[in-house]
Amino acid sequence: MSDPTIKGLGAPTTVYDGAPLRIAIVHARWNDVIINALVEGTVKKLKELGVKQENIVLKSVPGSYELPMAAKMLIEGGKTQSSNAAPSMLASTTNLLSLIDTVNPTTPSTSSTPAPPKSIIPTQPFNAIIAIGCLLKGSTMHFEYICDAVSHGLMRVQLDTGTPVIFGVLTCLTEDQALERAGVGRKGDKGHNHGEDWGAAAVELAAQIADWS
Ligand code: DLZ
Repeated sequence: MSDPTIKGLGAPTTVYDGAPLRIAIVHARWNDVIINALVEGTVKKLKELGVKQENIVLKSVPGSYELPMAAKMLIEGGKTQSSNAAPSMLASTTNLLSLIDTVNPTTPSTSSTPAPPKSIIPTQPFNAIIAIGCLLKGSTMHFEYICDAVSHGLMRVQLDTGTPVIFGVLTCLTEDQALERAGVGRKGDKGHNHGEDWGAAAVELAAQIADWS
């Protein structure tokens, strides 16, 4: 039977319009079956809520530990580009952003040297970032340190930058727990895809913050 504690987000009291929003999803590549399902669920919900395909930007990093840095770079890169910052600033931003590659490189390279990433500098600010990862507990303390660093790191990025950063990181004790929370569970029903909740949270938060400020 699936875990009864997996409930998902309650129904919203207001319907938020995602049409004017620009949202970046940055995801880790560890535990890729789970990650792919979560990213799919997130994108599906963003589109359902009106976010345009061209305003959904997908980036990847190796592991969850890299998510806070990537989220910060995306936010700063977007703001820097839109405000026509000085070239020196652009250069340093470009260097840091080159750490982040695209999730779906268009054509796989046939040569042994991988193609350089395409231009990855955002051209406009993002209204929200969704950081997606999946941490599975092993037999050492590694899990605890990374969970702690990533959750605090992502919170810090959103408070420091004023751009909402959605915490889309599963921190599970077993792979089955994570599969269930990605809607691809192996036992009983498939569970609930938390990516959908993260997409909805991003639109709600980004739309509300535009009203508050
Ligand atoms: C090293 C590591 C381990 C053991 N487990 C995970 C995991 O379950 N999920 C995840 O997203 N990343 C894991 N990593 C990789 C770290 O997040 C990070 O990429 C490396 O330590 C390099 O900084």
